[in-house]
Amino acid sequence: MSVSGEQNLNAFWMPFTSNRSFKKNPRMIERAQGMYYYTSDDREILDGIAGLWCCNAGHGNPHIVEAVQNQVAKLDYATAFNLGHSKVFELAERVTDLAPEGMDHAFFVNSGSEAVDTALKMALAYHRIRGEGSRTRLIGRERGYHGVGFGGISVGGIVANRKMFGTLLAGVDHMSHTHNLEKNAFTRGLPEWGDHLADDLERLVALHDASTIAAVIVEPIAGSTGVLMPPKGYLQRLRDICDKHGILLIFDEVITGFGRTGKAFGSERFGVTPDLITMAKGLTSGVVPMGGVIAGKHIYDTFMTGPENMIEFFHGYTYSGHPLAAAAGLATMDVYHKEGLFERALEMEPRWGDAIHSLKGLPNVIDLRNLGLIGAVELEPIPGQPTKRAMDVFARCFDDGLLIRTTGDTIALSPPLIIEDQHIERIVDTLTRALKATA
Ligand code: PXG
Ligand code: PLP
Repeated sequence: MSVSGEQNLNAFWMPFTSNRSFKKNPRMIERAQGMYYYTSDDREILDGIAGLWCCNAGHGNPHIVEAVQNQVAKLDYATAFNLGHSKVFELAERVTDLAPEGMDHAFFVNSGSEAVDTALKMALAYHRIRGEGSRTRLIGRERGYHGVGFGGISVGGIVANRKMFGTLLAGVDHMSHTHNLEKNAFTRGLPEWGDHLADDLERLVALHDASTIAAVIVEPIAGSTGVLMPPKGYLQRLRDICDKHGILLIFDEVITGFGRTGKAFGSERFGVTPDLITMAKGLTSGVVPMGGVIAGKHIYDTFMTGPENMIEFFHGYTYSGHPLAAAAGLATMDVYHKEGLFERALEMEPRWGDAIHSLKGLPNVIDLRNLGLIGAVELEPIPGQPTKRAMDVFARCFDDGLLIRTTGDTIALSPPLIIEDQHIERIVDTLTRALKATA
C-alpha cells in the first residue's frame, strides 16, 4: 500500500492481460459466495464463467472450505515421491470411478498445462517401452488450446500463443479445426455437418506415416478458442482412425470435465473413450490448484513391466498430489455427488439452450452455440478492429454486474453448475442490454 492508501498495482505482472489498460482502470475482486463475486467497492457481480471454467460447485461451498481448513491444520505438505498420504489415493479412486470404463489410473499435477505436458510424455514413453520408439510425432488441431507449457503451445493452435516463442517442440503437426458458420450457424448442441473433418488425420498419416505418430490431442469441445462443438460423429471417427493406425488419442478435458457437459466427462457425454484424459479446473472446483491425467489400464500396465525396484515414469512435480489439493478434490467430489450437480447441468441444458438462442437477432450476433452448461455468442468483428466488439461487451457487462469471458469476438459462458433460472434470466437480460448498447 502507498501512504495515500491507494494500492500499487505495478509490481504484479498480470497473466494474459493488457497490463497497462488494466492498471489504468482496474477491476478488483474482494470476495465470492455462491453464484457471485463482490468487488472492492462491494458491487455484486454474477459469475457467468465459474471463475475461469473452474468453480463448478460455485464459490465458498462450506464443505470444501472446511475440508481445506482441516487439512492445512493436519498435514500441510508431504511429497508424493516415495511417500503417501491417504487422501490422494482416495481421490485417484474417486476420479477414476467417474472416468470411462478401463481408465483406471490417475496421475496428479498442479494445472491443466502440466497435465498436458504429462500426457504427451506418457504417450511418447508408452510407445518407446513397447518397442515403437519411432512414434515421436504429436498431432494437435488448429484452434486448439492446451495450456501454455512448451508441449501445450506446440500442439495448440493459437497463433498468438505460439509465434513469440521460437521453434517449440519439433515433430508436431495439426489437423484442421471444425468451425464452419456457413454450414452450422445457430446449431443447438452438436452440428450435423463436419464429421468427415476427422479424415484430416488420414492426410497427416499419409504425409508422415503412422509409424512416426505417437498421439493425437484434442479438446472434445474447444473452449478457449471460442467454444467449438465437435460435429456429430467426429470424435468417434477420430477414435476409429487412431485405432486403425495404433495412435493414442488424448482428450484434453480441462474444461469439459466434471459436469460441464452434463456428464462427468465429455468422453461419457459423447460416448468415445480416449487413451488418456487430461483434467484440472473442476477437479477441485478451482479452490486449490490441481490437475491430472487419467490413463487407460493398458497405458499404466505397459509402464509396470520393467524391474520392480525401478522408477517407471521419470516425471512428477514437487506439488503432485499436494494434501490441500487432494482434500479440496475429495470434498469437491462429495459436493458434486451429494448435490447431483452433473445431473443438474444436464437437466438445465434445455433451458440454458433456450436462453442462449433467445439472443438471436440482437445486433452483430452471427452465431449462438450451446451444450451442457456452456454457451457461446459469436459477434461480427468491427472491421479492422478484431476483438474490440467483444471486449466492449465484456466491459459493459462487468459494469452492469455480470462476468463473461471473451475470446476473439466470441463471448463464452460457463456458469457454476449451481445456477438457477433467475441467474439465467439475469445473464440474458444483461447481455441483451450490452449487445444493444455496443451496437
Ligand atoms: N487445456 C485446456 C483444454 C484448457 O482449457 C488448459 C489446458 C491449461 O490449464 P491451466 O490450468 O494451465 O490454465 C486449459 C485452460 C479461456 C481460458 O478464456 C481457458 C483456460 C485458461 C485460461 C483462459 O477460455 N483453459
Ligand atoms: N527448478 C528447480 C531449481 C528445482 O529444484 C525444482 C524442483 O525441485 C523445479 C525447478 C521444479 O519445480 P516443481 O517440482 O514445483 O515443478
